[in-house]
Amino acid sequence: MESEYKPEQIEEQIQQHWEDNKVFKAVEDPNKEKYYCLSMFPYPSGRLHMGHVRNYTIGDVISRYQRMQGKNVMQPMGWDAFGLPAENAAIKNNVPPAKWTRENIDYMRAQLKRLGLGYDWDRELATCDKDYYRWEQWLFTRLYEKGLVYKKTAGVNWCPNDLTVLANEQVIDGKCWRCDSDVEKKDIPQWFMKITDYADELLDELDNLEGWPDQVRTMQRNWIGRSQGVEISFGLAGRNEKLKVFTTRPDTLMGVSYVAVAAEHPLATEAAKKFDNVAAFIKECAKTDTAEASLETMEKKGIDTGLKAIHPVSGEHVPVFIANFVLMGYGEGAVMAVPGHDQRDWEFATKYGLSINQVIAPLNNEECDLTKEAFTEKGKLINSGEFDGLTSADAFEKISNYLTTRNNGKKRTTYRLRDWGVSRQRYWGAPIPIVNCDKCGEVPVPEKDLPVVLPENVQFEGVGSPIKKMPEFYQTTCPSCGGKAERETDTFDTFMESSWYYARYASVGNDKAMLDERANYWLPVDQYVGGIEHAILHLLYARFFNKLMRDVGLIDNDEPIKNLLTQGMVLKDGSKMSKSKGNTVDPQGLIDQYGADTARLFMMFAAPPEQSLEWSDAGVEGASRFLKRLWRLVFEHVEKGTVADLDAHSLNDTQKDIRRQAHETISKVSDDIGRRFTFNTAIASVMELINALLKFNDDSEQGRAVMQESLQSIVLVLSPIVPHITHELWKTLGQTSLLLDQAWPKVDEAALVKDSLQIIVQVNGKLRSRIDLPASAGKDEIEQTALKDENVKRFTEGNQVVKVIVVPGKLVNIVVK
Ligand code: ANZ
Ligand code: ZN
Repeated sequence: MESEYKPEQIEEQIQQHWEDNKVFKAVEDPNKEKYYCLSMFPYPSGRLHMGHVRNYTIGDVISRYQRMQGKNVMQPMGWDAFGLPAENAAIKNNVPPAKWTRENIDYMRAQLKRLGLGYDWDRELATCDKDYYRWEQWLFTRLYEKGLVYKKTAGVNWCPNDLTVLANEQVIDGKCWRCDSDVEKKDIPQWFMKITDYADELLDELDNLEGWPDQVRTMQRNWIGRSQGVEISFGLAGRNEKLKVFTTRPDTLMGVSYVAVAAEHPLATEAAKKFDNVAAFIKECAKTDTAEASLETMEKKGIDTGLKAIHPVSGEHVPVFIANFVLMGYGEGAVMAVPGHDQRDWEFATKYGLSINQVIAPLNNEECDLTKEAFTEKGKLINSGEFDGLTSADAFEKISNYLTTRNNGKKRTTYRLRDWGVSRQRYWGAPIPIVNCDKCGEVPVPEKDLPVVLPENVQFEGVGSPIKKMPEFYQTTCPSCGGKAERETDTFDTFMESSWYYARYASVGNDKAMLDERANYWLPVDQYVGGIEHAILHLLYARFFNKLMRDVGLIDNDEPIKNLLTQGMVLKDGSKMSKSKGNTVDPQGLIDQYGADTARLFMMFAAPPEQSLEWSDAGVEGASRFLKRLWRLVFEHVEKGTVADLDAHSLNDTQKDIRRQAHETISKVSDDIGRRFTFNTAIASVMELINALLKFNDDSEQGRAVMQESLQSIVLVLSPIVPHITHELWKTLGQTSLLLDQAWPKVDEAALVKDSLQIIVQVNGKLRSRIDLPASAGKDEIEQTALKDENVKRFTEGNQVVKVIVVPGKLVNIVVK
């Protein structure tokens, strides 16, 4: 053994050994408890960043720990390989996206291996491989048959810079999530997946996901946004038809002072034909986006249509406005406005001088000043005629029943969740497997003709998708009538591929089916590790796909992920490490200089996984020093020659103390790693033990036996975190079996027991002495020893002992008078 720790001499050699022997290959075994540990797969952008290193180290530590618990562990890795950056790189560097992507994958795979991550590489997948996306295409055509996907011309969010449609989730404060351009609206035919059919299940099952952070569950609940409401019909003065609105607050009905419709509402279109200023206003609305998130903050604008709506209870006439904060895609595209109790309506009413009426009073009878803002809470009804005095909850029922019996209302559940638009006009994605035929319309590509392969050898001219200009791709024959037809040239949203990869890992290599029985063995994922930024989108779609795959009969389980760990960000000088900020530290440099173990140790020691981690050069240095010290300690120990067997009964007190600390450390580390995921405190307690061992200068036979046992325990418990150095030290300590196959060390309960205990002795409640007694001493023995103690006697002599209270193991109180 070298006297100095030289990671560069050991790490790659061990990694090669793991690879050659396929030590991380996961094989289904019904007799063993399985453990599926998954880290979110990376986008192959070119190089790993620190966030990856942190994410993947956490997953690897958990996997290795579970393996030592005797579980049959699977930890796969792959590539979320479709997406825009490849196209942008292609345009910039004139290389096809496929080539750019595959080169990045090769580079990053090597980086992952260099970190010593224990993946089953036989399960590797890349979503841009036709063997992968063909099953997504297959599922899509199945869902088409089931009516779960459909095409619709819809106003979509359009990014004028990326020339693509964006999902609502990709619009952040009215701007493109990628390039920050202002998002516009545009009408084009799109494919949608009916996620709304699963809204109730997606919502209700959240209650059962106890292994998920509450924060994530709450975000998903809000995203789905189920609300109970009422559809209310208003008459229109001088006309026969009615105007429907949707409200969640029918209790405020008597406070309506106007009705507002969306710019795309038929009544708005009609008014635009009559009045030029209305037409101009609608045009202006079409330019600005109305992503739901911005409704609260946007400037409220509107225009009067000249129409009057008739209140369904009072018969009063109220104006009908067109308002920019009313969305066409939600409810009825029209609202009854109650400025007294809805802030958006209040802002609008204040601007246009419409009346603001109070119809809800706070339950505690406090005054509210409606000249300042709306009172939006629930309460009890006032100024509402026959409904006065009801609570909001009672009024919800009474007023909706009133309207229902008069054919002016209907209770309805609505969701904030929209169907998922999956069409993208970009090139680098999975082709949508549909053929458009003049005669037959849209025809799904039959299973025998799948996959629809994306041509990879393409030339980029400008921004548009090259396959839209390739007749050899899009010209085809109709699968139904055999006539001339054209393929769909849009591709899928890349969130499609990441929605089911966790299942494909478990059926990898199957070229006959999307999934097989192996998926039922491995699923659900026992532990998923990834960034909080995926709390809504990716995780909701993954849950949705799981249910789709279940309902076409591919898998049994209802939910894909049992436990979720969302790791915090990696910061530098207090802000997120990112390319755009220019404050990144390249992990490769860290690995080259210090080795993988130091990188891993630093990541796990600097912060608990869910909190953000501040990059620190000093922290890296500290991690490196710690490993050197451990190496040195083992080196010096083995230099002294062979070690005798431990005889726990013959130890002296110092030896027993050290051994107790070692077993207490095992116990703490087991809990910290296995249950709490506080890897940092686990490492801290090992550091304390090492410090104690450095001071333990005992070269006696049993002294060295205690040292040997303690060092072996340290090597075992640190092995999930720093697998290379521990592999080497394990051999150095004379072990011939592979460290990876060792069981997690067991705590020797006997070692934790203290032989002698110190007992406090009080006289009349005052501390008078401390006595040392064997831990096994009984009540009588404790009492007699206490009474005979010299310090105690000074306070008892000459007095009468009335009572002796003994709390075994702790204290004795002698009552005298
Ligand atoms: C009257 C009212 C009074 C409302 C009040 C709220 C408070 P959630 O809870 O998110 O489902 N609304 C309905 N359709 C809309 C549309 N197409 N665009 C914009 N807003 C719309 O929201 C339901 C509430 O949002 C509805 O209840 C309606 O305003 C508004 F004191 O009706 B409410
Ligand atoms: Zn046809």
